[in-house]
Amino acid sequence: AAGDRAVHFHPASLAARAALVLRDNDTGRLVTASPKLYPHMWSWDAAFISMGLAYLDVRRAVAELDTLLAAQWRDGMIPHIVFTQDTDYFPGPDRWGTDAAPQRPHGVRTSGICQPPVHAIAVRRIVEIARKTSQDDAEVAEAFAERAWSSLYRWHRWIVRHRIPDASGLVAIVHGWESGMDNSPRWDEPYAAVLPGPDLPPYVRLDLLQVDDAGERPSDDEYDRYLWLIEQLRRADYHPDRVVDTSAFLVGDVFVTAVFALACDTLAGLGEELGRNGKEVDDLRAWAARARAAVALSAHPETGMARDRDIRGGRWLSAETIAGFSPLLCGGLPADVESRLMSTLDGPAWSGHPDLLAAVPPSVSPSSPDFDAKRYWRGPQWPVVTWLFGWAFEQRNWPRHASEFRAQGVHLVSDGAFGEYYEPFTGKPLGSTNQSWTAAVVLDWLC
Ligand code: 9WN
Repeated sequence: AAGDRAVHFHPASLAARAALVLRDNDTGRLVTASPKLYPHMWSWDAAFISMGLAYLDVRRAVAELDTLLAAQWRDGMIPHIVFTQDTDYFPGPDRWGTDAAPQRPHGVRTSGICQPPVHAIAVRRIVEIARKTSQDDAEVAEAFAERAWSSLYRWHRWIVRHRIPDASGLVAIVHGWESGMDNSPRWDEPYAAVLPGPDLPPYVRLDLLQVDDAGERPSDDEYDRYLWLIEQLRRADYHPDRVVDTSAFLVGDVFVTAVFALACDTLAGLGEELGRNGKEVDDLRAWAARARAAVALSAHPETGMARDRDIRGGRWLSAETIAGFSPLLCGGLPADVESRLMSTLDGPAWSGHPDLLAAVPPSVSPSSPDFDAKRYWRGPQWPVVTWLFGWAFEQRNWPRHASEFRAQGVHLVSDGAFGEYYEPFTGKPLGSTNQSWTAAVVLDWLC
């Protein structure tokens, strides 16, 4: 299958091409998530993108996150999309209807939900990258960390105040889009209970115009449910607690919770360096510990695979997806269970599957009945997810795994297409090409 890919770029030319992707997608105020499919700023994309930008120009990297933070809602939420003027994406700002929400930010239009809280990780990384380039860059990055810190603390506090609704302690999402893994089989059961009402306003999908094959994107039936949830959020005026009370979809997300644990610890570490007030740093450490415990508690006692919690349906969800490995991101499992989980990740149902082009985990196990090699979050490999696991493995002091993920991740993207996601057996790039966050993680892997 590897032979299907004619071109293979060497690292230096791959990195140069990645830099061009970020430049070409740069509107000046922000780098769009991709040139056509996603012509706006996405929250977690922006975090990864800013890290990639730091290799090119630290001031530009910092400006990217300043743009995102300027769109932070007044209650602390960082919204999942910051809109440009482009009208080629649906649902756009009119459909979201956030202009009527009292907590919305001024002077910018956004969606009304959030995404995984990876931002503190990006700030940490930008500071590290800048410290390696020059004194001037280091000062720019440190000054930014200084002024972004309180905004990120407020963002994390918003999550704790509004999104830990039940005893599982997991961070809950009210829309699959908040997970970043929109149509993952993780959400099949909770979505089955989301029944679009007859008053769902009509709409036309624009995403399908931008991909080669509709089979790479979520189905129409899934889109109806996505849009119905937006309708419910609008009707709750995007009030954070009313939203949690009324949304037909309410799920404790293990992956978001593990990312939150990592991000709280990362922000606490930065805060200590910056000499921040002890109370806020203590809060972050406590939130990290609580989130880590929730992830561990969700895990199957034997396999260590973590489970999401359908809060509306009152049950655990155990689809075989990459999110099951969330405890490896943040720790918290007993040592023997953790090493069993790592062996599963390395094994034939995951990264060690003999037919993979690159030995990085697919979004769903190829041995699961839910696996679909080309449909979005139901099977393809996502470079950005590989990056996140690799970064976490480095933090956890597993250098062999970290460098293996880096090498295999580079192998996956060496076609130079900067695919949004990849077919795991052929390595065909899927979804959008020249996807900004793919370019950004390539820069971090190679520079
Ligand atoms: C909806 C931008 C975003 C990513 C998500 C990915 C996809 C949007 C879409 O694209 O979601 O938010 O329209 O499909 O699932 O993780 O942030 O790259």
